[in-house]
Amino acid sequence: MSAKPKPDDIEARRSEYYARVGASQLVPLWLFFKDWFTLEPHVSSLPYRWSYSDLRETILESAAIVDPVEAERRVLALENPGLPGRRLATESLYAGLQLMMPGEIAPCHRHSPTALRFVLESDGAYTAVNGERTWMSPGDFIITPAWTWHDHGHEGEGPAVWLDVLDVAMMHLFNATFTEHYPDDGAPERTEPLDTRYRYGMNMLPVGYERGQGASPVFSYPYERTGEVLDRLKNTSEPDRCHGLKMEYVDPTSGGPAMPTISAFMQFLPAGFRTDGYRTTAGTIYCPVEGTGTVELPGAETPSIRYEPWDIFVIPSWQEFRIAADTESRIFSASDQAAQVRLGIWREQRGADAG
Ligand code: 1HN
Repeated sequence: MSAKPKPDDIEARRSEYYARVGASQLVPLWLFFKDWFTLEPHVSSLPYRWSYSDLRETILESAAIVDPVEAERRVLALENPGLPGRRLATESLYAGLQLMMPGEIAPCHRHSPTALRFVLESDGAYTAVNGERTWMSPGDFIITPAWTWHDHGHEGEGPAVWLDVLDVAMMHLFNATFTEHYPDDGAPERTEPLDTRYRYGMNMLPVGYERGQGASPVFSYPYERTGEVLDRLKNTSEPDRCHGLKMEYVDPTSGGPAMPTISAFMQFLPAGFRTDGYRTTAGTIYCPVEGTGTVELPGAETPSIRYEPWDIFVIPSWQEFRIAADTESRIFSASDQAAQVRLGIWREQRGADAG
């Protein structure tokens, strides 16, 4: 039996061993196990707010710089300050603000990432999904499911601006990103507007319809309806202590999330309501439609964020927060909760001790 190596010896032997295994594309797990398997998630993205009133003019300036045909899409991506160079709003989600001017079109294409649009400003812009046009108004929520042909246009007045959220980081992680341009700069034949709503979104389904695992066949969720839902329910519902009155956009044929990877919600907070502490592994992108208030972020470098209509803010995974509404607020949000639920890893913690 050899003698126990002296401490100097063991260090030297380890260094030599690590260099040798490294040259054979081997890495000892004991050197990184503790970094990887932390008690709680180690999150790089940071809480952050983009002020729409501060940025609006800058966004509109891009109309003079590039047109949407050359650009494919005229978008400023919202890059999280904790993810420099990554072009992402959270570790899993891309977000951007897209601008269309009257008379412009954005060419038809399709891709494996799923996209959602949340409309900030529009009077006469549209998105077409597989040829079916839907007109865009502020507060509308529209999805373009994976691999559906989509193009945008603007036949109305003034600038149209919307928030795009895509699951691109998830698709890149799986090396499953494909993109295709519609042949000859064309687009699918226009179908009857509202066809999918009447076919799938009216509490009836065509006989023989087979529920898929994919996204909702109803792709447009107008704010006219969402706002009416909140108006009807706000006086008769006890607000949830962590969420206020919070409704999820669903696939009406399955009852599940509207998209397989991204969950989307609209919540109502009465004036003066302060939510209880809450955190979730679903890093979330928010866009208030109405109201002003403060997001409290215990333990974060930035202890609070102010919000007003059309600002965009991010609350990263596992960050405790409370939302204190100064005035009656309606807040849209989107996160990777749907993907996490499907994978069986989604977590939440409710209550003041969340941190
Ligand atoms: C895209 O296709 C759109 O169709 C917007 O409007 C933003 C960001 C990354 C990749 C594809 C759109 C996008 C995008």
